[in-house]
Amino acid sequence: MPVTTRSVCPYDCPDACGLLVTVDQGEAVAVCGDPEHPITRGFLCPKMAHYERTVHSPRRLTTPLRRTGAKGSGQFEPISWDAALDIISARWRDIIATWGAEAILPYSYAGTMGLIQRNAGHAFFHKLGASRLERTICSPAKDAGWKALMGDSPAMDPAEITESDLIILWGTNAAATSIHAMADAQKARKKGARLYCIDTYRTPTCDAADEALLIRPGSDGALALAMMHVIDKEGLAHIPFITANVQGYEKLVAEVLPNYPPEQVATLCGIPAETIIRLAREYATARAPFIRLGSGLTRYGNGAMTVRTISCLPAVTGAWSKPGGGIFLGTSTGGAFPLTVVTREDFMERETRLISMNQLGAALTELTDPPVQSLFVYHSNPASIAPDQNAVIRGLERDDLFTVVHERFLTDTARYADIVLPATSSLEHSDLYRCYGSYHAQRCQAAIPAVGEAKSNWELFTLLADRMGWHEPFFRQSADELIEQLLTDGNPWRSPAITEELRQGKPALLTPPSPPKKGWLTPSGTIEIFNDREREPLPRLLPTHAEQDGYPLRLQPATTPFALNSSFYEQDDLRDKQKCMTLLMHHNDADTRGLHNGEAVTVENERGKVRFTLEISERAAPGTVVTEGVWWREFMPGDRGVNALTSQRLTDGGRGSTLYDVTVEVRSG
Ligand SMILES: Nc1nc2c(c(=O)[nH]1)N[C@H]1C(S)=C(S)[C@@H](COP(=O)(O)OP(=O)(O)OC[C@H]3O[C@@H](n4cnc5c(=O)[nH]c(N)nc54)[C@H](O)[C@@H]3O)O[C@H]1N2
Ligand SMILES: Nc1nc2c(c(=O)[nH]1)N[C@H]1C(S)=C(S)[C@@H](COP(=O)(O)OP(=O)(O)OC[C@H]3O[C@@H](n4cnc5c(=O)[nH]c(N)nc54)[C@H](O)[C@@H]3O)O[C@H]1N2
Ligand code: SF4
Ligand SMILES: [Mo]
Repeated sequence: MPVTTRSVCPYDCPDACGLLVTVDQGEAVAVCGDPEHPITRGFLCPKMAHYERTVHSPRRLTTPLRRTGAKGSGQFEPISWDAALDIISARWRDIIATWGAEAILPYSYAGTMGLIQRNAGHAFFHKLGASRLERTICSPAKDAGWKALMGDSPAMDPAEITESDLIILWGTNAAATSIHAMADAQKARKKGARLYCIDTYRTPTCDAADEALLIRPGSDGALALAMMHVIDKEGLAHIPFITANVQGYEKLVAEVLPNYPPEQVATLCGIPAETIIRLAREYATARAPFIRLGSGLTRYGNGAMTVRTISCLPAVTGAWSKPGGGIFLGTSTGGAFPLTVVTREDFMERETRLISMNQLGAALTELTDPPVQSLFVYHSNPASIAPDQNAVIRGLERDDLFTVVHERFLTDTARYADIVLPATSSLEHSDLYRCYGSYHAQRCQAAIPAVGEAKSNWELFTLLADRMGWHEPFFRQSADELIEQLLTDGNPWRSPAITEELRQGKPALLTPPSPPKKGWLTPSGTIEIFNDREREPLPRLLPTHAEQDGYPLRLQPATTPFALNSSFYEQDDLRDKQKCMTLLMHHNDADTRGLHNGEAVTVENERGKVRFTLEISERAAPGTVVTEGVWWREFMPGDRGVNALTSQRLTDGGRGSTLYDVTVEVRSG
């Protein structure tokens, strides 16, 4: 008899859906959205509609493997877990004896978002004394920009969007990346709200909006400043709110806004001055304007400043004081669980060196003292997703680098491994999930037994600890015992009732200890438009990196509804929906280059050359080319993906990736 169990979507997505999994004879046969989960409401995105096809994919790795061919060739032979663990521990002992433990680098990111499995390696590598990875590929510039203005103020409840009468989806492709937030925006629209989308190309989210503004990459800060210029000039600023809640508005008006009249900003942003003026008026006079800020616009050399500047808008208009008004960047529920019981920083004898995950290429090819001699990758696919792919691959090809990859699939990274270890999927292990798109959390247990000889991240590190001869009771616990520790600790985010719901595996709503939108957690107690603790005390337009580059077209390596970063390419149907690795280009740019729809093109810059199939499309703005998804090598027209074009440069705040801050040229062939 099939049974249905609750689980949680493990992927890096703000929605963190509740799942109902139907299991028959130890196999997951169907997955659907939990109707009782307040965000999921019974529906899933296309990626997860057939999660069972990922879990039971014929491509799943089922045994440990040892490399038999050249690095990258994908030639391996199966070996036992015992043999694999012996090889790894012996090699690490040698490396530590010769180079010291900092010659070992862990690399992990967002294959699974559960608090136990995601962070499972931290305690192990802290005790080993390995180099530490600075995990900043996603959007730390968002946090840096918010903090400069709002300090530690908690995020508003994103569900308020349904009470708004004017919504701006700004730098987010929510129709692909957060479908439940998109559903809420549509709900508000049905009640009469006007929906704007500001993006660099015409995404599915733009198609669903009342009006889409296509902006030049990296120029959103100027747009926000021009809006404030109009708001000030036309007396639309909310002076009573500003007087009571904001520091530095007068300085902004006197020293910054005169430099951003809409006529001048129009050329910078590629948006007509009349449109900027109309948007500013509508925004300032709306009853409860709501901005949902995505991550796209943060991945630039000026990303943190852009976030800080846009986030001034609800302060200047007093939108914060209205139900449904404000700006939402993401919830930060880190305080809800005492994560150090998992990550165990206290196991470190001293603080070891920190290596940016955005600069893996440089770390593997340039770093000395000591050079990286072993790379241990788990739940991440850096050969595909990390910037400057050619540098990363040069590193992975090094004969003297000992690479271990713990994975569900033979990814492009796993192809370069000396040892590959099979990983469980989320249906095969326990975990506790919180998320960044709402205040919900949920615990789940394995719904099915491990596929083949797969082991969870946590199990793997307990086995490695044993092989290293460590006897701490910490490494002898089960994932469920660790979860229990996360739940036991008394905590202002969780009443006993909330903790009990979590224990029972129900979706539970955490309560932020300081209520959002009430009082500002900054040193001055106000929203700090002027903040002289920052290098730039006032918002202004900062340059992007690409402005210094020499190629004529901006490249947008964007997201697709049918994959999540490099995940889901194992599902044939989802991949077929993406057709092939495509470059979208406006017909003006195609005409000047004599390029035709459907032909093979090479996109290049100083870092690499990548082959695509050209699609001439009105979805691309003139001067900007777009590609969606992070493809696996076996499905590419050439042998490099889009990240051969992206750079290891960092953001202005937060040391984030600048994946969207790229220029290229395109030619036939
Ligand atoms: N289907 C799907 N869902 C996903 C993901 C996925 O790959 N696919 N990824 C997951 C992850 S890890 C994350 S971090 C989130 C990210 O989700 P989002 O926050 O939506 O971020 P992105 O999709 O990276 O970028 C959003 C949009 O920003 C646009 N953009 C780029 N530069 C600029 C700019 O300068 N100005 C403006 N206004 N727009 C710009 C891009 O064209 C893109 O359409 O989504 C998660 N969900
Ligand atoms: N060009 C381009 N590059 C990008 C992006 C983009 O939009 N465009 N997005 C960027 C962003 S926002 C992010 S967050 C990063 C994400 O980069 P990654 O965190 O590397 O994400 P994925 O590509 O999804 O790869 C995750 C891998 O983890 C594996 N996995 C899943 N669950 C488990 C598990 O429980 N254990 C183990 N051991 N493995 C598991 C999956 O099989 C998958 O291969 O990529 C960044 N890179
Ligand atoms: S990827 Fe996001 S929208 Fe899709 S099921 Fe998972 S949490 Fe829900
Ligand atoms: Mo991300």
